[in-house]
Amino acid sequence: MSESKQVKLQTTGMHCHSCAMLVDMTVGDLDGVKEVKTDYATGETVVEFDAEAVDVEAIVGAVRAAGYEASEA
Ligand SMILES: [Cu+2]
Repeated sequence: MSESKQVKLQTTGMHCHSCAMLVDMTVGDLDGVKEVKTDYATGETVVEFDAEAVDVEAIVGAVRAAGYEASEA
């Protein structure tokens, strides 16, 4: 059984919609991430993930690896 969790991050450093897409693609590549949606206008990244496969730290790390900053909202 996998436990699905949701986290809302505040992502900063995005300049346009392509940035939001890049965040979504990078986070979406993580094992255990089921759904990710970044709203460029609000800077919110909502991630649905399998808590047994990935954690918030890894998700934040992926956002940072893409060149942006994120913290739990
Ligand atoms: Cu951009």
